[in-house]
Amino acid sequence: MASWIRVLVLVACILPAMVEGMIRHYKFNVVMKNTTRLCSTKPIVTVNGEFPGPTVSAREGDTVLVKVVNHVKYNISIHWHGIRQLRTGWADGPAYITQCPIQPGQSFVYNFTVTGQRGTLLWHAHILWLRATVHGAIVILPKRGVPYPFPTPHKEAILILGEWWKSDVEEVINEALQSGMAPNVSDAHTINGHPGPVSRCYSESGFNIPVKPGKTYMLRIINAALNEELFFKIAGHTLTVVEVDATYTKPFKTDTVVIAPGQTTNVLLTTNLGTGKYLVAASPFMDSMAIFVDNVTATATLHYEGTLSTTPTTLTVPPPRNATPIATTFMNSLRSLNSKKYPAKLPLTIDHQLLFAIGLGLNPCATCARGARVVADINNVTFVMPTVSLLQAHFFNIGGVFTDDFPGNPPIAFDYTGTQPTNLATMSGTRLYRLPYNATVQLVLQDTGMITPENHPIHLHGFNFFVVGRGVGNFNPEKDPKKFNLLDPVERNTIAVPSGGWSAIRFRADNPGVWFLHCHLEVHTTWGLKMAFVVDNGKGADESLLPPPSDLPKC
Ligand SMILES: *[C@@H]1O[C@H](CO)[C@@H](O)[C@H](O)[C@H]1NC(C)=O
Ligand SMILES: *[C@@H]1O[C@H](CO)[C@@H](O)[C@H](O)[C@H]1NC(C)=O
Ligand SMILES: *[C@@H]1O[C@H](CO)[C@@H](O)[C@H](O)[C@H]1NC(C)=O
Ligand SMILES: *[C@@H]1O[C@H](CO)[C@@H](O)[C@H](O)[C@H]1NC(C)=O
Ligand SMILES: *[C@@H]1O[C@H](CO)[C@@H](O)[C@H](O)[C@H]1NC(C)=O
Ligand SMILES: *[C@@H]1O[C@H](CO)[C@@H](O)[C@H](O)[C@H]1NC(C)=O
Ligand SMILES: *[C@@H]1O[C@H](CO)[C@@H](O)[C@H](O)[C@H]1NC(C)=O
Ligand SMILES: [Cu+2]
Repeated sequence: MASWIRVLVLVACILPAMVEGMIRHYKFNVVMKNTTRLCSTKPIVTVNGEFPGPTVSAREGDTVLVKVVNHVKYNISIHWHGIRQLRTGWADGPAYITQCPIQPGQSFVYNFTVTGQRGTLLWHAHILWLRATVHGAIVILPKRGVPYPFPTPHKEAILILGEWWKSDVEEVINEALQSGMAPNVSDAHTINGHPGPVSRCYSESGFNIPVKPGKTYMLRIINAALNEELFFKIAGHTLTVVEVDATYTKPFKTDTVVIAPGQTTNVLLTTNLGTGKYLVAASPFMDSMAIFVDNVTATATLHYEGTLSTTPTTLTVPPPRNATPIATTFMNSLRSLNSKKYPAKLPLTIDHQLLFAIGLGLNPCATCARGARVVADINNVTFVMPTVSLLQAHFFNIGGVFTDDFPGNPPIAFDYTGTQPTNLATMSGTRLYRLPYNATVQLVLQDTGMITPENHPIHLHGFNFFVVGRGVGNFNPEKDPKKFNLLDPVERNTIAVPSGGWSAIRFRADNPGVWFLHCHLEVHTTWGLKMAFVVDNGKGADESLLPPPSDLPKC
């Protein structure tokens, strides 16, 4: 009898939460904060004075309300990276794409519901280079009473990987834009804001992760770096990958995680060594020869309970920065869980076959150091930011802001990864690609050797996509599709297109609005490696973009 009552009470408690989500309120005060990280005392832009910023936690189905108040001299906007924003594109956040920025002294309430997603994502500033210090984790728990599809971990920890400049990041990018050349690389990588004891600054001890022996922990790893893909390792321990970009994967074991800016990876860590201290290392992955990277490894410590602090730390050797095979093996191991409960809803028929050639270019610039400016492009279009938001222009039918003639294929086909054309010039434009509601898209992202081949982490807003294939060299439309994984391709929101190679993704345009697609290396976005899809409303009741909130910032 007693147990029956308990069951009934439990059901009564669970049901409302499952039917209707809770409302989660957050207040983000954007403020300057003095820091002493890496022997630098410069003030940085932060949320609530925290670096990394506060974690936004919700359960699947919850509505999140974040009031952002801008107390700094910069314009600001915040992007909820990977949140689908079904019909609520106004809350997506990229400045001049879905909203005008929140100007100094102003505020805006981001209002969105987390639908059909659970796992780790990140939020970050989506204007200028402010995301270097304005970022944090988004943790989406499954609905109440719904377990993970793997044994429940003893505890969870968030590990945010970042990049640190001793100088003001806005000065770094402004200096580069004036000279037309590449910006200075960062001075250190960080783990939860700490570089660890790097040679140029001894006062730093690094982030500490306390653990008990014989338990399983879940680490929510986030790459919030601006311009660098990273390797992540823990000395003496194997990691089991269970989720990427808030979608479950088939579990697989690895000793190295490869993670690009904008990506998230959940791993299980079993503390089976009993005692000791073990180095946690985040180091750059860059397999392009001509590109300089910050090669300083960030370190933290996994510290077993009861281990003396004088115990020497067991070290690990980070992979060489050009360890392409490690990255390839990792990428090829990723598979969506594709279970009955979490099916891979992969489009099998394709309405729009697109090929986007992505890379760098060089345009004349009279005031630049070498008479030319490095730019970046998709299909030879260097994207020009508008001065009012594209979503507003779309919703209110404001003419003259954008055109919808973005080329679905490179205007001139060439040997993308072979000898580069002599003419490295690009054209400029604010051009979008229009999709009807519910259209299916296959997009092949093809790296080019213009200036240099390079690995580009491409992020799509508003959708998850399935990664059906990847390869080196030029995509072959006859042969390569035969090798596509149409069974259990990994589902994510950011894909690292291999250096001198291609990745093929598929998605269904079931979210009306304007959705940014761009390289998540901030330097490439700044240079113009970006475009947007405009997805029309459908005919059904729940298939149109909602009207904008009344406090939407004005330009
Ligand atoms: C940072 O430190 C400087 C110099 O000590 C001080 O003038 C300034 O008010 C501080 N700023 C903040 C935001 O604390
Ligand atoms: C959030 O948006 C929903 C509609 O999507 C609306 O009903 C609700 O009133 C909004 N809440 C706030 C605080 O603006
Ligand atoms: C960039 O690096 C150069 C060379 O080290 C240095 O002179 C310059 O001050 C740096 N720029 C910024 C904004 O830190
Ligand atoms: C890091 O880069 C600097 C400058 O490019 C170089 O002098 C140094 O040897 C590199 N260190 C490692 C560990 O690769
Ligand atoms: C890109 O556009 C520029 C400017 O119109 C042109 O000169 C160049 O040949 C084009 N390159 C490619 C590869 O399409
Ligand atoms: C979307 O298209 C698929 C076929 O590709 C169809 O089965 C489905 O009913 C469509 N959904 C809507 C909402 O139109
Ligand atoms: C901030 O945004 C507004 C609206 O787009 C713009 O007019 C203004 O120039 C921006 N301010 C700065 C400092 O960039
Ligand atoms: Cu890029």
